[in-house]
Amino acid sequence: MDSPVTKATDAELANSIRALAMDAVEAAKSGHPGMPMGMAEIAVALWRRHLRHNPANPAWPNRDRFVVSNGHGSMLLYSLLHLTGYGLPIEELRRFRQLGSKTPGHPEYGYAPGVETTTGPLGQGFANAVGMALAERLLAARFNRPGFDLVEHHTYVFMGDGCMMEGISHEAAAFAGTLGLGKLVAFYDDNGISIDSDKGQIASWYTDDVPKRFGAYGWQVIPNVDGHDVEAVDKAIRKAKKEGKRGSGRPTLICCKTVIAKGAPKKANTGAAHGAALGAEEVAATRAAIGWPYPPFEIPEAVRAGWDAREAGKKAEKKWARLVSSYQKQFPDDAAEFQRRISGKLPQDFDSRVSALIEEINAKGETIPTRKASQNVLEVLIPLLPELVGGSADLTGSNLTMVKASKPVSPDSVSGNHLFYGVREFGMCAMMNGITLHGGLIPYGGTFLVFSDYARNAVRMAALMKIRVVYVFTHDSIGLGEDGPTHQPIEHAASLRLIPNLELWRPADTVETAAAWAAALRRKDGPTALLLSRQNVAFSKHETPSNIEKGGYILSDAPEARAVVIATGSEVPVALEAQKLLAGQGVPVRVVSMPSTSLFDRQAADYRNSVLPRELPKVAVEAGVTDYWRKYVGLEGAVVGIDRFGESGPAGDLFKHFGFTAENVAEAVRSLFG
Ligand SMILES: Cc1ncc(C[n+]2csc(CCOP(=O)(O)OP(=O)(O)O)c2C)c(N)n1
Ligand SMILES: [Mg+2]
Repeated sequence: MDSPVTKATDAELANSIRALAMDAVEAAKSGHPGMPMGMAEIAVALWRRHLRHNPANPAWPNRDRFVVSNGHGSMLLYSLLHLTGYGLPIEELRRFRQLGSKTPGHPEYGYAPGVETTTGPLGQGFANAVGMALAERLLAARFNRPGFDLVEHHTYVFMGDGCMMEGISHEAAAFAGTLGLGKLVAFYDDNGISIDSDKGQIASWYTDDVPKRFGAYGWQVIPNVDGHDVEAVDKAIRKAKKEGKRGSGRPTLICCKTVIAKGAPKKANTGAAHGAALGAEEVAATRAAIGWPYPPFEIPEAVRAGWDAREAGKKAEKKWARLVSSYQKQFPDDAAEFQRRISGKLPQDFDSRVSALIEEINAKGETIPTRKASQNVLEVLIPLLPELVGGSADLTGSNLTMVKASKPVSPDSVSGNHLFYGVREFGMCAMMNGITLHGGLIPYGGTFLVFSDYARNAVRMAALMKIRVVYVFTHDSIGLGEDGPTHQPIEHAASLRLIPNLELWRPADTVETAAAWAAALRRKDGPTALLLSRQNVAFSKHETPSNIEKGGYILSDAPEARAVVIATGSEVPVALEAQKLLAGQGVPVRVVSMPSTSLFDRQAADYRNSVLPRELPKVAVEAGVTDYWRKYVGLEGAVVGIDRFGESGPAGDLFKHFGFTAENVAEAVRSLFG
């Protein structure tokens, strides 16, 4: 006879995930039951036997990180969070995919507690996990002391065939292998199925030798693990952890052979199970086949007890808290700094130091490229903010992301504050997301603005997740010159401005560049792109530098102005010259510098109208596509821009050729008066 103390078997624990996944998808009439049903035993091995976490505190800094890169398997994650005791009640699973629920179709950061990152765009979760594992290593190098492993956790990531096929898996895996991120453990759901496949047809488009591929990246690969054998997976995890204990251990890939929708009599091992409800008949048949007699969303007590991780989690965090308090006694300054870093707060004197810096820069009045101005700002900010971790996708000397206080991270010493990401723009940006999500660090990374396209979806994900990341996008226009149209951004500023919650700055000089950096670092709820020039930009004296914080402001006014010229970045000096020309011709105009349109748009209407009065005609000047500026100048205004690709040539010649001259801007203003 069953007694209440009967322990649930691993098979029952796995089947509880199967049941929740198929029932939630059935209730929503959409979703992906196949992956959770196929990875259920792997989840049992990891979550029951290894994962160190505390459901009561999803923000415990030293928890293991767990990422579902094949995010369509969201019901696997929601089931695990619910069953182990996170604040995700069964009602939320019943409302899977419904408006206002904590259980959206794909895991979204900030919705259900315990979701470490937003996944769904395949491959990116894996790169996020690499960033998290890297953050762990960097923080451990900074804060751990003999006998005090303050930062010491694993990062586990599930990934499918789709993640493997995506190019970003190469970028991130190669980087993780090179740096020897031994506490990173990836599980490959090798089921031979992706959307276009039914039975085994995946071989028509995907025949990679994954173990060899990861072996070549420098990973420890554990091939041919039966993904439905909890003991076999457990053994592989133990081997992975052993490797991670070595100082410069290899990251581990556990290749798990699985059957998609395992347990479903007709739909197991079919593409049909990937992304659609199984249907009432098949769900009933599955229940019978796996021996799960319980109604939908009902979990027997023994199974609940088997999953419950609250006690173990509480103990694990308490143990760590004791470690922290003795660390505090021995290393009070480091302990305080650790707490500050984890809280994401800037140092107390940040504002005063930045104000002093801006004053100093304004007094100096240097005419230099804004990328150089950015480096000068970093020279001051990096010693002040040890949480900054910079880097570049193999353009360090062009992006000017490195300063005197930068210490490069290398395979021999995974410590420091500057990363050579290699030519991996997408990987870099997705890894930066992981670094921020881990906590304790603020990443910034550089590449040419034109290659932001390569990284774009990771930028979008940072904006969607509302996380602080800073992009140093240099060579921001045709002004980069001789490298020609392949390297000259045209549509990039405008198209990046279309990403909600991405703050974009195109500063015009040294002072605006400093203000942009300060705003980017203060901003905790989203990423910022800094668009910086390769070429010199003339300095403009700032009477009230704090105006810059409004995103757009009157840089140079004229009594009884008859028009407004709006400009950004390297075109601001052109606008100021045009103002002089026009003054000589008896046409007074106001010049507005608008380094950040999104910030300007959020100002009160009174302020916006005072800068851009309705009654005055307007001309915008920016070395990029013109359409974006219509929202400021209207159909009756004019835009001096460039609606075609650039040309190879010296910057000065190109500016003249494409009409970014005072004469042409003046002509555009005069044209408004007929
Ligand atoms: C970047 C990206 N491209 C396309 C998709 C759409 N998509 C979702 S799952 C999937 C195939 C997944 O195959 P696999 O990872 O093997 O998942 P399985 O069916 O085995 O669960 C595709 C193409 C996506 N989510 N992200
Ligand atoms: Mg698959």
